[in-house]
Amino acid sequence: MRKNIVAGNWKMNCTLPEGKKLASEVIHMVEDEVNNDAEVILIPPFIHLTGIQSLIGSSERIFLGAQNCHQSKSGAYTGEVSAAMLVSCGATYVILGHSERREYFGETDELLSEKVAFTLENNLKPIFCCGERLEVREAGDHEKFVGSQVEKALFGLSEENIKNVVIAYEPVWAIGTGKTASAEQAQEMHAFIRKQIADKYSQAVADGISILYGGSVKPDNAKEIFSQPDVDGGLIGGASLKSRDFTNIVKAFD
Ligand code: G2H
Repeated sequence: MRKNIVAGNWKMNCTLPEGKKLASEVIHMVEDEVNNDAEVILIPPFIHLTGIQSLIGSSERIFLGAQNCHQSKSGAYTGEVSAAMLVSCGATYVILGHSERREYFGETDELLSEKVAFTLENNLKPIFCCGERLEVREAGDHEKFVGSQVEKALFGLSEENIKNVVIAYEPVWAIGTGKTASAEQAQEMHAFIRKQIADKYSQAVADGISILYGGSVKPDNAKEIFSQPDVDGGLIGGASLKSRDFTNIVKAFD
């Protein structure tokens, strides 16, 4: 069956010493205290990847991820980073299509479909983010909107490739706002996405894909959200910057 995953998206936070301190605290606490088999992913800024990977070492449960990558193999793209570069620094995962990338850097579903396909060709697993803005939810169009994001970015993939995608549902209105989707709202959307995948591919493929919830997950709401049948963990922003809070979120699966 599918994996439970707790991923810490540090966003643009932490100097290298701060990041190393945070990562080593998390690594020790997770190894010492966690009594479940959820996979943990640390997702620092690009520039810290190598430093954090040297702390993770060959852990069997803690993995490294990046926050974005370019859709081309290499070339004259000043300031960009390729999938192969990320893999060479130890990354197993890459976040694609976070709402902050869509909003501030103009990333579209069409571009994301290229990025998703290219990362998979380079043995990097995408954590594909989707989610609606508040006005879309209030208009009752949230399933249609998220369904379209998933279809445009992912449904060109072969069955073999989509099995290596992790999906993160992150309602934009819940990101960094302190507002969290209710456990029922999260479950409803996750079940919708899983059914969409089952209809396009097969129930077996859909049952194997981890769908994470993201948006103001904290130690005190993680257990309820993660206990929903179609919620397979979380993509954690603010709370991933505090080692105790992040570890306690991983412990929500105990
Ligand atoms: C959503 C989430 C992590 P936060 O962006 O991707 O951040 O937990 O701070 O809402």
